[in-house]
Amino acid sequence: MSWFTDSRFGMFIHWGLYSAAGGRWKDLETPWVSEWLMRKFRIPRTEYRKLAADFNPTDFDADRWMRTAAEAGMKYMVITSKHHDGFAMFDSSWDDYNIVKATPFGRDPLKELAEAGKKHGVRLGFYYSHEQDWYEKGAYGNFWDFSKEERTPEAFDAYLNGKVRHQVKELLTNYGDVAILWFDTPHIITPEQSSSLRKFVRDLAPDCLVNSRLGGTGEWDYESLGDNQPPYKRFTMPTEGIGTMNESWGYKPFDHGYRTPEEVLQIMARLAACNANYMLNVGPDGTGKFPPESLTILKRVGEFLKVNGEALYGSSDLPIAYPDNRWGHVTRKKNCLYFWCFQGPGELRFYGIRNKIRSAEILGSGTAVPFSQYSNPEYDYHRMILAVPQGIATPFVIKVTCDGEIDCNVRAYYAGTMEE
Ligand code: FHN
Repeated sequence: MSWFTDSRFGMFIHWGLYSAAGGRWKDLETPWVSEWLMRKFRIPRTEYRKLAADFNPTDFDADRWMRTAAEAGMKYMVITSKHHDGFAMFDSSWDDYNIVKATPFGRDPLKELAEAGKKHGVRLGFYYSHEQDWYEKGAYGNFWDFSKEERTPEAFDAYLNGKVRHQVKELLTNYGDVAILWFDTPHIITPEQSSSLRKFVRDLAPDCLVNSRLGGTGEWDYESLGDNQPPYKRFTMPTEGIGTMNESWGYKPFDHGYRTPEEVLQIMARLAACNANYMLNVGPDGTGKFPPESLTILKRVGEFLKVNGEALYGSSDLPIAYPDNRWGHVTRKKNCLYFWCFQGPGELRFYGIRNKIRSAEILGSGTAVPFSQYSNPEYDYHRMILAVPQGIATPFVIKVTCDGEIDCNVRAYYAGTMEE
């Protein structure tokens, strides 16, 4: 797991036939996430599949995608190999409902990404919708093409043992080392079926990680938080928060509700301070390009991490249960504390650290931060004050180097303020 927990930051990609539709069907615009287009308008599978005939993302450039992820500071990428619409974004011999056989594009983007990922040092994983598949009778989800009588437990089992196993095997054997198989939306899968699929994956690729949305009773490697769910505690299990930049996962050009780069960094800091990774989503369009708004966010985040990455990669949380601080969040590594500040400059007061401070500086610039400490051992009371000088633009990170491995009073309840 160590590569995963050290990485802390990855790119999620939702890309499929729905990206070409961009949330529109005939003269309707979906109020939902765009990848749910088929379900929202109950589009018959024979109609929906016609999108493939025009799907020709000639601007797709695996090298550029991977370079963009690497420059944003991301260490892994998970892309939708098959979303709920059932369309495989890779070459599959299961049937011809896939990007290579059904589209004029005819290329296998996952193959190209696997190659480019090696070049840019970004690990590749695959999202695979194992339960919902609106193209298949036996799978969960399509109640408009298939009757209740057709959607039996036996049919679901046949789908799992048929298409799912066949395609999972292709994904795990045709693309080199697969870092993660990212399953989604378990509703009806039984613990036995989840367990059996887990074993199938492990036998084929022992090092491939599996997320908790596999379903079942815990045979996964790490926990996925809910969509855009803030961390609700400090995690002791490897955990990943996932988030969108606007509201939709798939490309939706009329969804303009983008977060700012600073908001994205705040989410990252909050997750890291709770010991969790952050996988940030991009929804490329039907031609294969990232939306310009996403590129702006990625660029700014990359610039920040180039200077402050030390506070993120390989970091962990601080065992002080502190309430949400408006000024920011803390991560730690060995004998260092990293205060991610979104407010300031000013005096940051922080409580509970027993260590003696050796030095404090602004990451990147090396500007010294004057500090003072007060302790009353009788009450195990410890306070530090970091006086951030004027002229430092937010967000910034204060690196505090201590005299040894971080030691704190875990019952310190008041974690600090930033005051002018
Ligand atoms: O239904 C999907 C949704 O389209 C998207 O893929 C997200 C990503 O986490 N997962 C499901 C909803 O939780």
